[in-house]
Parts: sequence; structure tokens; C-alpha cells
Amino acid sequence: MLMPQDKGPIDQTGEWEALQRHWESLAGRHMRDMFATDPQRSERYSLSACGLELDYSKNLVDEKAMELLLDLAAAAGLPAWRERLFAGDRVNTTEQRAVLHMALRSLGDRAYRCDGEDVMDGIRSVLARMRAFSEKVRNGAWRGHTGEPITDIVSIGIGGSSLGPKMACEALRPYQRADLRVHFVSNVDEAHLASTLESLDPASTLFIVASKTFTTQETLTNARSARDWLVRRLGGEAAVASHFVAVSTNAEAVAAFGIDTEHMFEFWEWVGGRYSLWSSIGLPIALAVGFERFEELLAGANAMDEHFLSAPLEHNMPVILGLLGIWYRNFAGCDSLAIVPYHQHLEYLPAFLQQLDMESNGKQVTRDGVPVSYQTGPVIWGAPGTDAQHSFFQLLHQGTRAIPVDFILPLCPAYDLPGHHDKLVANCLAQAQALMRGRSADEVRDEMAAAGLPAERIEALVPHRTFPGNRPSNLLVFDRLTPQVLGALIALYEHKVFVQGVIWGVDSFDQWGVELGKQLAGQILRVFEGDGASQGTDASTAGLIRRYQEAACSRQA
Ligand code: G6Q
Repeated sequence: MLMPQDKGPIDQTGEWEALQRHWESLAGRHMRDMFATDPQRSERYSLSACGLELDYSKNLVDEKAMELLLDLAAAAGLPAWRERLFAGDRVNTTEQRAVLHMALRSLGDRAYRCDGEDVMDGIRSVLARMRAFSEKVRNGAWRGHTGEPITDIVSIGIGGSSLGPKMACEALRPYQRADLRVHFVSNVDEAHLASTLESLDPASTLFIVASKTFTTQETLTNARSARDWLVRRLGGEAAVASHFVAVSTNAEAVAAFGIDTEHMFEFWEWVGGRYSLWSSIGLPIALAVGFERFEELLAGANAMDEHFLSAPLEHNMPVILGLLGIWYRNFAGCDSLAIVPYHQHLEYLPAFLQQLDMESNGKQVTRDGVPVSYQTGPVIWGAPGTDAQHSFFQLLHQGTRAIPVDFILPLCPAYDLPGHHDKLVANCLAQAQALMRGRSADEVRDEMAAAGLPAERIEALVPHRTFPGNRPSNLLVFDRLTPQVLGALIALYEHKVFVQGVIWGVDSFDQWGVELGKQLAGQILRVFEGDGASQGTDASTAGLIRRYQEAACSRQA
């Protein structure tokens, strides 16, 4: 099929040029005035879907900008690419893979096929095993080697095999039980595993080794050390069977590690790491909050899939969010996007979205290998409010460059502690308002004059206390962070990233950029092990290798 990107680079299209011209024509327009002249602005630029409301009225857009952005999506062939994604075409072109994480949350209402084969039976069978296993652990029927019920679960995995479940378990903390704790170990730094194991009793600890390939250095190193710890403390290899399960696509490597494949939860090549929390990689979530809640999470994501597939582009939340990102990245020259959840339990959401977005769209060539002549994925970063207000918000308000912000806000509190939630909500709304409105020099003068400051002091302070405003933000609100809402929220960002990848013409589902560092780490490790030479290494790295080999800790090791 001839796809629109095959027609030539997107930045050579008339749609792109029209957007460029329109951005220039908006220079000098302030959002304050846009609000003042359009009482309907907030309704005009708001959308609801799957329990989420997106207010995107505090963006530097007018109706023409939105029309032109939608024209660009059409020029990039977004509807056709969306069809191909859901049809199981190999849209991950460089790895020749289909991308079907949506099938994992389809719950039977839509058939998904890979190479003509229905994938739903396999999914249902793994889900049934996850349900049975999680129920057994949660009701105490699954016992450790010495007959103890499980009180602590340690999930060992990294990147896509850790960030999603870790973020979701924390987000759903109010649904967790106090007597079943879930821990995540990812870093090969022994501090991570050692400090996690410190307070655990091996007799009641269950390890999940989560690795799609089951070859990842960090995960296997941590898993081996965890197994040694367990075997030493429980007195023999026989203990491994009741304390280790695996989540992987690689049964052979799981068996070679010493985990019975009866205790392995399968998933498939067509599930990308950063899109895998919906698969058996989500086992820690099912264990932490119960299988029904895990199904609710899947249902929320499924609802967003259906919305993405069927809503007209102009009312389609992932499309609108994606296009606004294109507007700022490619026409306004913004380099980054801040994610600021006003919910403490969404603490790990910025890190999760950082991987989702930056690994997917941090690309410099198109699917055909041609260097792009425009910017692609922005830097994604952030932290929860209100804490973030007391750290990086200064730069957002008065720094030299505009950084768009996604504010994420639950309208109802997760706990019943009076006197907090009003303040949380007030702060979030105030930050978005302040970024948009700013504060003019005259307002600063009036305020200081009213406070009785002398004229000279006022004039000295005016430049420091003036806020330019006109800084864009989205506000994503929902009632409560239920599993459904969380599912919809994650799927919203997944599809947003897809929309942007289609417009940029990149393969959003590969990650070759992580390879080189892995290879070089392997070479350096061989030098440490006396099985390789540092010849050919640059002087800086060679010097640091020597420095490490001479260090007291290295000689002791
Ligand atoms: C995600 C990436 C990457 C991957 C990790 C772990 O999309 O592919 O973050 O998830 O490298 O890989 P394994 O699951 O194979 O251990």
C-alpha cells in the first residue's frame, strides 16, 4: 500500500508550510486576549473520553491552527496507519514485527490477528493462568518452601519489564493490601537488590523474573543473586520452585536459569517492552491489587483503544494531544514536555512516559532510513505537584524558553484526610492559570504600590516580578484514579506517541539506540574479567578503566 509518507518528507508538504505560516501569524497573540475575546474558548477546546477530560484551551491555538494540524494528520496518512496498527500489519518495520498490545486488553470484543492467526486464544489462556496464580498467592494457597504464605513479591526486570508495572502498582496503592507488598528491583547496582532484600524473609518472598528476552544482563545478574540469597537461606535448590516464577517469551532460557516452565507466564514477540504492562509483565499488578482490578485496568485501556479507533480525528483525544505536541515541537521550537501529575501515587508516571515517548520517538531517520529534516521526539520529564512547584516551576514561569506542561489532576481525593485536596486542586489550577496569564509590568507596579513600596524599589523589581505568561498547558482531569481511569490514561499516551510517530514518519516501536552502550559495556566487562584488551578504546575510557582496576574496591572484588 502506498502510504502518504512515501510521497516525500512531511515538512515538504503544503500542510506543513501552512502550519509554519500560521504559527508566524500568531506571533504577538496572547492567550489572555484569546480568552478575553472568546467566552466559549474553554468548551471549544475540551474533550471527554473514557473517564478523562482534556481541557486544552490554554494552548497557543486558534480554530485555524487546529484545522491545519488535522490537515497535517491526514497528509501523514494517520487514519490508514491506525488501521494498519490495529490490523496487525508489521508497522514495526525495522524489526519486521506487528504491534498488538491492544489485543492484550481487547477482552474478547475485537479479533486481533498476527500473520492471519487469531492471537486472542493465547491471550485468554495466559490471563486464566495469571488469574489462578494471583488468586492462589493472594488467598494464601500458594506456599513457600517451608510452608509460609507469601508476604512480599520482588519483581526483577528493567526498562519495559519494570517501569510500567512499577508505575501502575504505585498508582493503585489504595487498592493494595498491607499484608502483601510488591517491590521492584531493576538496577544492576547491587544497592538496589541488597537494600530490597535486607528487610525480607526468604520463607515468605516470591520472585518474579520478568524479561521478554531473558538475556538482559541486569535482570539475569539480579535474578542469580536473588536465587543465591534464597538458596543459602532456605537450605537448598529445591526452594527455587516455590519462590521463583518467570515472565518471558523465551522458555528455553527460563528453563536454563532453573525455573520450571510450568511457572512461566508467556507473552509474545508482538508485545513491545514499553507496551507490555498489559501482558503477563503486568503480573505484579494483578498480585498487588487482585485480578479483577487488573481486568479493570485492561478495560480502561480497551475503552481508549476503541475511542482512538472510532472517534473523528477532531474529537479524538490521543490525536489532539499528539497534534498539540507537534505544534510546539515543530513550529514553536519547544524542546521538551513536562508531565506534572497532581497525585502523589502518580510519582512514577513521568519516568514511565519518558521511556514510552523518548524510546519510541527519539529517532533521527524515517522508517526508510532517510535522515529527518525536522525535529522528532521532545525530552519528557516531570515530577508530581505540588512538590514540583517548589523546584523547577521557576524556569517554567520565567525561564527563557517555553516548556509545555501536561497537568494531570484527580478531582476526588484518594484518602479521607480533611484539609488537603482543596489545596492540591487550587495549586494545580493556579499554576496552569499563572503560566497562561502571566503578570504584566503594570500589574506588578499596582500590586507593589498598593503594598506601599517606594517608587524606586518598585521599578527595580518590576523586571524580576513580571511573568510573560502565554505558556501552554493541557489539563487532564478525572474523578478518581481507578484502575479503569489509569488504563485509559496510559493508553491515551501510547496512542499519542503513535500519532506523533506517524507524522514524523519514524518507527516508534524499535529502539536500536540502546544497543551500542550494551555492546560497549560487554567489551569493558571482558577487560575487567581479564578476557579482553582495552586497545582501540579512546584515551578517556582507557584511563577510567585503569583507574577502576587500580581502585581498592576493584582489587578486593
Ligand atoms: C522497551 C525496551 C527495553 C526493554 C528492556 C528489558 O521497549 O525494549 O526497555 O524492555 O531492555 O528487556 P527484557 O524484557 O528483554 O529484559
